[in-house]
Amino acid sequence: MASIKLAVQDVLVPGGSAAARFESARKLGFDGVELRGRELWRKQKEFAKAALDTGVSVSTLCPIVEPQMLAAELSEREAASDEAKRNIELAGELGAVGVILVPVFGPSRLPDLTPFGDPTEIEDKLLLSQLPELNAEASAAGTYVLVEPLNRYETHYLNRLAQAVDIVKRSRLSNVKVMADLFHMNIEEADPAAALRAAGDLVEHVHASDSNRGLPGTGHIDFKSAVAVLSRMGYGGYLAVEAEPEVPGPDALAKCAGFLRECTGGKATPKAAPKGAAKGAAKGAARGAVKEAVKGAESPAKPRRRKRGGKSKKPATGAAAKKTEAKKPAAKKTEAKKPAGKKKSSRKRGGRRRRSR
Ligand code: LER
Ligand code: MN
Repeated sequence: MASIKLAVQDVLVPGGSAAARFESARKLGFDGVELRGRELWRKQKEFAKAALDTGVSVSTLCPIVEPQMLAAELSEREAASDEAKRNIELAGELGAVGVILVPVFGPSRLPDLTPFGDPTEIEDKLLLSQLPELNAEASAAGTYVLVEPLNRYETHYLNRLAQAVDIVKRSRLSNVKVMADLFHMNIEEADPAAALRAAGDLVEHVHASDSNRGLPGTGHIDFKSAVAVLSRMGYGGYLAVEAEPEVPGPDALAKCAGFLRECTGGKATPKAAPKGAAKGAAKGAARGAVKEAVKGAESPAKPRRRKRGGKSKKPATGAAAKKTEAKKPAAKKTEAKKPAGKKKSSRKRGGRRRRSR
């Protein structure tokens, strides 16, 4: 059975700097840190170094983005897409599984054009027209776009896992997947376990937050059962703690880490810090950025390997991704090859994006 790794959002762990937060996560026994915030790329070197020094991987990026992908204004949609691409590029540099994407928060921003299509149909079309550019960026970076459904009070669009799965399947894109947030699922899913099973291999990331949006173990979600379902599915990704309010305090976090370790069948022991910085981060702390950030590091980080049912699985990159796009439905497993080298980003650095539609 694949083993599930534990991550925690950086905003939840004590510390004023990335270095301190990663170190707190290490001491608490987490395998990864999910980065949450605005314009995360500004701290790329800090993140890379913190990961390298502590041996704690960057699991994922959960960016806070003002512009919405499904805004009514083209300029706002383009700004959202630009930000997503920058984050995808950063995720690739940091060796993260992917970048979380919520297409729109709150109510629909679009006018009701019935009978020419209801807002949701138009939103679907808009998203399907935007995803290929993000997919290309993700495939070049060797990472995933992770579509996250939210409960009805946070978005009107994509509330259940099946809806996210449907749009991802329709996109037929190799590097666009779904993620499951157990808090939102507790509100929206009739049967969370069945929803996870139905999503199957498309699930590339999971948020762990309890029924009260607090730390896992403080509410009434059955994490043990959820983990058992994920394990039986062969899920070997992260269970990342997301909770409110932020900064719960080290004792509460330690308790939560212990609780989740119990659920995943592991031990609540902190990882040993890698000796002399560089080695421990080889798993996920990444490529070019790390080399730049830490002069004299022993070796560049290896490409990330993820376990699923014992086999390693990597996001499709370059040619492999193209092949999937052209022929295979996204539901099928992509036989991802090792990147032959990173393609150039389709986003012009610091400038307007190149339109390829
Ligand atoms: C928001 O409720 C949420 O779950 C986040 O992961 C997305 O920003
Ligand atoms: Mn979430």
